[in-house]
Amino acid sequence: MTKYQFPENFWWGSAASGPQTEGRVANDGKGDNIFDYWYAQEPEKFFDEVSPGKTSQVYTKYKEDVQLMKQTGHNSFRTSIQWSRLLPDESGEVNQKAVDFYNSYFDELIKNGIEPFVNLYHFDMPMYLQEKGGWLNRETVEAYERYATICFELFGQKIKKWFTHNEPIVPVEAGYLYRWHYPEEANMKHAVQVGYHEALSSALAIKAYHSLDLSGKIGIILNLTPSYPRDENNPEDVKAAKLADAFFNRSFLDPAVKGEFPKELIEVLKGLDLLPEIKEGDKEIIKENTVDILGINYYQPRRIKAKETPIDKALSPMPEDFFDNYEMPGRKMNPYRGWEIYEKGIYDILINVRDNYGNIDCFISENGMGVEDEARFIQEDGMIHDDYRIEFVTDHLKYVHQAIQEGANCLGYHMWTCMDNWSWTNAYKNRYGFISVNLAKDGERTIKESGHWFKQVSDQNGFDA
Ligand code: BGP
Repeated sequence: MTKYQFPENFWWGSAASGPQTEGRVANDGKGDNIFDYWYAQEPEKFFDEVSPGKTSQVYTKYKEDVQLMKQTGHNSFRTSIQWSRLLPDESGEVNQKAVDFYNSYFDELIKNGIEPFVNLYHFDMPMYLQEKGGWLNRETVEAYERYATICFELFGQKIKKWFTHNEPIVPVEAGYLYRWHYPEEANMKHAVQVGYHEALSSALAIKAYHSLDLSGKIGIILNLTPSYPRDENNPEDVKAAKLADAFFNRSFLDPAVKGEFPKELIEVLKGLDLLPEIKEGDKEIIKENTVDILGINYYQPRRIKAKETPIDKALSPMPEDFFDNYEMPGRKMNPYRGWEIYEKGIYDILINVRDNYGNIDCFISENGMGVEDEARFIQEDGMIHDDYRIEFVTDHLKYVHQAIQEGANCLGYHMWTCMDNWSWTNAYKNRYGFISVNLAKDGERTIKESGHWFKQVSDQNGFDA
């Protein structure tokens, strides 16, 4: 048995987002975001046709939920403000019901000893902005800056940890490269412009936050996928893996922490004539307004090999013109979600941040295991016995612990997610929570075995294994 003891005041908790949990009730004044709109057009694109309005209904159940968070050992919890709830239409008028809701939700958390971490953008573009191009349109950057400033002014006294974006690469990939999310484009020029505007908007929000002289910290949350070459001794594989890393990780990590985009990425985009439109003064804004703290979401690595398959001219240009994904034989998979499980990836990321990103304050802001049809693991006691999730989290935490021992500046661990929630087109297909939600019984909550286990870990600030 080894004792895994974590540093004092380590953040134990979980993450969620407004659009995935709040739900909608009549007359709450929320405007539509792209998912509300898309669902209304094409409900069949969502698993079991469950709508983004039918989430875990935190909007009405948050008091009960905060008690469950306490029972599962949370000392901190991340959610996001919904832009389309706070500013429901083009008039720019603030929805007072949204202000009241967020105030009382955050107060409830604080009162119960759970620090709220608040993120501003979690894939949920208000429809009135999407109609004018969303992140493609520079005006959205300005609108976002206003939205961020309003949030800081409204809630900046009580919220001490802010994040500008969650996984900004996802709107790029899902909306503009691979057609997973609305507006379902495959257009690399658009993808680059969208990513650039997100990175710029993040710097502008950081600038606004710091100018208000509030006492908290502001950062960004990035999903990092360490890219491993098929063969470390094959320079072509190594080069391909480095490019994949530049496209999917450093594209946001470098500007966020170092204030500049990776040279390798700029060169490739220049070669393809795909550089984004940049205005005078932007570079300085990005350079001068880097993050105070970095949130790291880790689910799976990338395995990369040099390009072997022909470039698909019908789709090109695409990042995949430069490398192939490699299905490494024998890799461990999450059989339910189809993602590779590679625990050491979390250590490699933390060591990379220690060595190459100034050992900035960071934490694991998401990590977790999605399981399809999880209700089959309910036992006679009515509880889901998710020992696979306990094992998953334990194995990752061991590597987080090792990285901290070796000097990584990791301040906490948040699992995705607190209670099973609605997830984009997958809706309730993959369950991730410490707490289950029974949709057939008005969202009835039951703590899973992993939730009880996590409480012990949090109480002891570690575990024996
Ligand atoms: C992360 C997102 C979350 C959540 C999670 C699980 O990338 O930040 O919002 O969706 O992934 O994803 P899925 O439900 O698709 O398995």
